Amino acid sequence: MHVLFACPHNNPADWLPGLTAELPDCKISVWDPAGPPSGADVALVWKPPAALIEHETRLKALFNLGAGVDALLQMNLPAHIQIVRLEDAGMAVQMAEYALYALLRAARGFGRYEDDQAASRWAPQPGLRREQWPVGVLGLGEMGGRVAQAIAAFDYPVLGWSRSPRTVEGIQTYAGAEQLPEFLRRTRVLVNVLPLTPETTGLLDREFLSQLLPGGHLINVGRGGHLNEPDLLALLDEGKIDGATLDVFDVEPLPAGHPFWTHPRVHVTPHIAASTLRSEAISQIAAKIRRLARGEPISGVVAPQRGY
Ligand code: NDP
Ligand code: OXD
Repeated sequence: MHVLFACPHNNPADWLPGLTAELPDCKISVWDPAGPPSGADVALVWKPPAALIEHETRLKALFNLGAGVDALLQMNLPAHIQIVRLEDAGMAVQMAEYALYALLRAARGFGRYEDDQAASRWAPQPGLRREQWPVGVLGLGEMGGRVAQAIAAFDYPVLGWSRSPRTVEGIQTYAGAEQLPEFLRRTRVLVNVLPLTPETTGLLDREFLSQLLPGGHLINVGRGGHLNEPDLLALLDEGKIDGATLDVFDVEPLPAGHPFWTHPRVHVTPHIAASTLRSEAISQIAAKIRRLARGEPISGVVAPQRGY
């Protein structure tokens, strides 16, 4: 098996030693767009340029160095190339941590205490009643399932929504378009951990967000393309949504002068909710490459027609 490292934004020197150690029987090389095609069978990629596919015509599989494969699917790859995504690989616990942080900051009013300290103001708020802060998690996969369970462990009421029916202990689950209105009607804090697909693009718009309980808060860690940004700004300004914690944006990096940077009720982070961890990613991908080399099936293969 010939494995190509084709991530122009990552330093190959950080990745090659680990890959070589895990895959001693494989040839491992770094993509050189200016050189002749390498003839590699599989490549490790993150948002690769289209030139990779035109250049490396023998590739049969792309191993994505992330969970979300929207950028790869938008490339309309030839049908014979499999896309394999990272499955958790140490990201789900980070996602749970982030969602919990954003929830606690909103529900416990920690953002307000930061403002109070800046003004040397001692202003304790009344104690929290968790039943007033039901949390709805959009997407119950690797990330969403872990998020839902982490929040439930803190005794918040938790609801979850997925495409197909799911059972998650301690979570009230909903599935499909039919059950969505009920899910939204019972949700105050909405955590979006969906993949970006044709079905989910633009889902978080005025009509959708207006169905949340009063005092709603949006935590978006899925993709910027899920959210209608002008609709959210309007709902915040009309007082129909209380606040938002946003990690992903339509345009990244978030452009200078974007209203989210300075909005008093928007908390911005730079797409760091769950970072790819190198050694975990290498171990998972290498284990799958070894299976492929033995002709065995692997998990995490993306279904292009489904979009994730
Ligand atoms: P999974 O594929 O494991 O889970 C996806 C979940 O979304 C599943 O529960 C699936 O339903 C549900 N879903 C998909 N389409 C729909 C739909 N149309 N309606 C309702 N539910 C739907 O993905 P992961 O949990 O691993 O990752 C989710 C996303 O998180 C990634 O695609 C990426 O965009 C984002 N992400 C963001 C990061 C960040 O740092 N901000 C880091 C990592 C990921 P079903 O269970 O029925 O299949
Ligand atoms: C991912 C991401 O999809 O980092 O893994 O956003």
